[in-house]
Amino acid sequence: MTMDFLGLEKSQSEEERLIVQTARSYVKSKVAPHIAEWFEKGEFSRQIALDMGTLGFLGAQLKGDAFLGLRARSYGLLLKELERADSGLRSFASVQGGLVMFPIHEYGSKEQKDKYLPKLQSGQWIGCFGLTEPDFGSNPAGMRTHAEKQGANWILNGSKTWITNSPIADVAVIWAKTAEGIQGFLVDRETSGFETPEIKHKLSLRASCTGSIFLKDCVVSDSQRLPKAIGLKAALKCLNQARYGIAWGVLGAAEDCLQEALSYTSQRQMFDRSLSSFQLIQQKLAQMSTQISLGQLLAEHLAKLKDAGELEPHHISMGKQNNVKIALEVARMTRDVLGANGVSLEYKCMRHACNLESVYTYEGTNDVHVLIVGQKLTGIGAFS
Ligand code: TGC
Ligand code: FAD
Repeated sequence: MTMDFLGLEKSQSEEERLIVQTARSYVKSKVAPHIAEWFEKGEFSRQIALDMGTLGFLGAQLKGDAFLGLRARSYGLLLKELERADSGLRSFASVQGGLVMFPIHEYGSKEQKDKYLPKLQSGQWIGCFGLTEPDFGSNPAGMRTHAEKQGANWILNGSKTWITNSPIADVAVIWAKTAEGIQGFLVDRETSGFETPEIKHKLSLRASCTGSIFLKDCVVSDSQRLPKAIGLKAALKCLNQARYGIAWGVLGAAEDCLQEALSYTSQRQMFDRSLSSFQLIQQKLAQMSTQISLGQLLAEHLAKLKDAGELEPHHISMGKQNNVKIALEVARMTRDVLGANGVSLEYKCMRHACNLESVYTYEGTNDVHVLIVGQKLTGIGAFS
């Protein structure tokens, strides 16, 4: 049963088909059989990082000899296949490639690139991205974390929260206020005063690891400062990478739900008929398929803009906001048509729905992205 209602797959290039096949077969053999158990236990398997590194999935969008340098559609398709398995898997690839490797690649010195990128690309090292603070989520400009220059060193103090992979990260990209504005620093795990406790009791993204970061008089040398990452804009530019990937990725979770809804309703008998023969059920299935198809068209267009160098932040906001919203609606509708079975981890829709609640909030909340689009339309910023 194809999820490709509009026949968009027919236009895939050889490269795109290869990426989809590679990711799909990896996910099917190594992730799908275990994901419900990882979710239930709240575990992230470090082997995933190594597998993704071996397959070239980490930083696959980066340009340069050492990287796959995937075009925008291929990169989107890759993330879609990962999120078909679980949003936590796509989150891992987004953070490592878009929020850790990208800033080092874009803003780092040669020494920083040589030191970090090969290890991060192979998955031997894990990175995290510390922007959000307890009192500054949607408004990172207000951050309190600060870095003070002392001779050839910087002293970092402050805290970050809700940071993907912080408890297992070998290096953290930390955004901190300095006398010259917000700047990015690379803080290694063994730095004294660097603590990363796990955030427990999450009901979402349970197969992904999340924590806080506490920085108490952390001393890092000036060589650990990203020399070209100046101002909040530098951090927001990293988010563009990850948000673009989310606009594609969540369609994988949505398609996985629709597939489950179609399969379940065709087999389930009620009132002596298959559920899929009832008009109300067909209406829900048609709505899901229509929303996914529209989301896919939007993602395809974002890819074209990206490759043409014409993709702007407000385009990405529309894609992230719309596609996460529709993916969440599809997951909830699937949950509905599965009846009681829909709330069980034996099926996939509730896990996807729980995950997508986080995706709705992180990388800029749904409201923040609505306001970015509103600002573009009206010329009036409604944030504060
Ligand atoms: P504002 O004055 O609008 O902007 C400051 C400067 O930045 C420029 N800019 C951007 N540049 C590149 N890309 C973008 N997306 C940009 N957005 C803004 C802007 O042009 C300006 O440049 P300049 O030259 O004038 O200085 O800044 P603001 O403080 O008013 O904030 C705007 C707002 C609210 C949109 C921004 O703060 C925002 O996006 N807030 C949301 C925060 C957010 O998304 N946090 C995400 C944290 S990381 C995360 O969630 C990872 S999830 C991990 C996982 O996948 O597991
Ligand atoms: P708030 O900003 O307090 O927002 C609360 C509500 O108020 C939302 O509905 C929001 O839309 C609304 N709101 C806020 N401002 C306005 C406004 N001006 N107008 C109207 N409504 C408004 N951060 C990182 O830096 N790195 C990570 O790796 C990372 N990983 C994460 C992983 C998970 C699982 C989660 C859940 C979050 C992660 N985050 C990460 C944090 C995430 O980016 C923030 O949660 C997000 O930016 C929102 O911030 P907040 O939670 O403080 O919500």
